[in-house]
Formats: sequence, structure tokens, C-alpha cells
Amino acid sequence: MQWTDFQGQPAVVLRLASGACVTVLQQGAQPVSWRTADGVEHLYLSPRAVLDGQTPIRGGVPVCFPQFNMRGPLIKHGFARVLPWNVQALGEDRVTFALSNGVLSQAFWPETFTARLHLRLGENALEMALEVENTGTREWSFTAALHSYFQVGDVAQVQLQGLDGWAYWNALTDARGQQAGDVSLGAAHDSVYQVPVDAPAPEQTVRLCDASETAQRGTLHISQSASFGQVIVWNPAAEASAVLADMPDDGWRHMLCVEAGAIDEAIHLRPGETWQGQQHIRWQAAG
Ligand code: TA6
Repeated sequence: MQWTDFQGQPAVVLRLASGACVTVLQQGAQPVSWRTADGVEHLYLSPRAVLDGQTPIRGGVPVCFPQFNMRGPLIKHGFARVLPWNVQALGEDRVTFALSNGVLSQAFWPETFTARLHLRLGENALEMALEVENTGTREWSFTAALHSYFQVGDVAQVQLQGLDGWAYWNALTDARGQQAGDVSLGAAHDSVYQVPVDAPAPEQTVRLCDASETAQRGTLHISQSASFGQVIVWNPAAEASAVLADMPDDGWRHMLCVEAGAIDEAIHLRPGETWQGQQHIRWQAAG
């Protein structure tokens, strides 16, 4: 592990002998680059992302805590992504970042907490675990997500497999339904899928397959702990993308968010209690 400067911001780099590498900004403990041993970059980071140490960063894996989106009174997706975290533990292939209540968090939220993001890098895998602890003397609640942006060649050529039969809520139309077959992309998409908790683990894994010419051949296997009960799939497409100042006009083509969330029901933590949620990503190169 070493500290580095990433576009003017402090970041930690984990690099394995195989060449696998992940770069994590101190702001938000936000991974902004993850390359597997074959050199393939899997995270999308907008070339127009604002890296000034305080603005939400468009891409990588923003940690949404203690609120997802506008589902509460706090700023969108919570404040964890705009505050600096500290490195609490580190090893060759792993690092733990922590954020505790203090002057900075109290400007947003009065509660007493410690959030930790544990990252572990494998040759072809990245594991992220968000841990939230109530270190105070009264109960509070939160929602959270690992808002992962994956890099794709052309989102219109992408299929998400594994969600067949899952119940969803379409945030764009406010419609509910049950997914039939694979999820195809290319038009605006913002849906929350319920992970079927009783299904065996392989049936809870989402597979991102990118058939575009420019894509590296392979499949990303994306899974999460049962404590993250929802998968959120988001791509703004052209129209909504045009109003995002921190994304180029064609940026939406090259990204797809597949997020692990605990967002439909707030998690309640009593003093001393801890919650943990994980997202695991594994790259399987074709051939
Ligand atoms: O997770 C999807 C979502 O909640 C979308 O509704 C969209 O707003 C997106 O997150 C990005 O939010 P941001 O605040 O980073 O622009």
C-alpha cells in the first residue's frame, strides 16, 4: 500500500505482484480505479469528474451513507462521499478506511457513529465491505449503498443477467413489476431490484456482459451480502446525461451503475450495534 496523488487528491493504491491494482481516494474512501491482473480497467470515472476534495465524484464507487438518494432530510446520497476518511488498517492486499462523527459530520447529521470501508484486492476480484457502528448512546437509523460505476464499451450492447424474476421498482415511471429475462440497456434506466434472499447464492449474482466491439471480452460477476437487500441499476442515457455537468455528452455510453443497497427499509442501530454490507466483484475473462 502507498499514498499517491490522484489528480491532485490524496489516494491509497494497493498493487499486487500480478499487476492487479485499486486506487482509493481519501475523499469518501472512494475507489476510482480498479484494474485486474490482465490490465483491464473495470470502474468508470468521468473525465469531467470534479476532484476538489469536497464535490461528489462522478464515478468509481461512491459510498452513500447515511442516506440513499433523497430518501430522507440529508443531502443527496448522504455526506460520507464528500468528507475525508482516515486509513485505519492496511496490508499488502487490503485497506480499511474509517469515518467517525466529528465537527465535519455534525454539520450534516447529529448522530455518533463510525463507518468503515474494508477493501480487499484479489488478482481478479475486488471485495468491499461497509461497516456501520453506533458508538453513541441513542438509537438511530440509516440507509446506504455502494454506488458502483462500471466501465463498459457501449451500454447499448450490455446485458445484465441473473435478475430474471426479481421484483423491481422503476424510479423513472414509478411502476412496479417483475423482471422478465435479462436487463437490456441503452435507454434511461433507474430501477431498484429486490434480491431474492431465499435463492441460493449463484442465483443472487448479477452478471454484466458487454458485447461491444471495444469491450474486453469477459463477464463481471457482481454479488452482495444479504444485508444489502437491493440492487440498483442506473444509466441516465443521453437526455438526463446532458444536464450532468460532470459527465461528457457521451459519458453515459461508457458507464453502468450496478449498486448494492440497503435502501428500502432503514437499518436501525441501537448503541453498540454494528451492521455490515458487502459487494463482491469478480472478473472472468473470456476464453
Ligand atoms: O443510484 C441511482 C441514483 O440514485 C439515480 O437516481 C441518480 O440520481 C444517481 O443515483 C446519481 O446521483 P448523483 O447524486 O451522484 O448525481
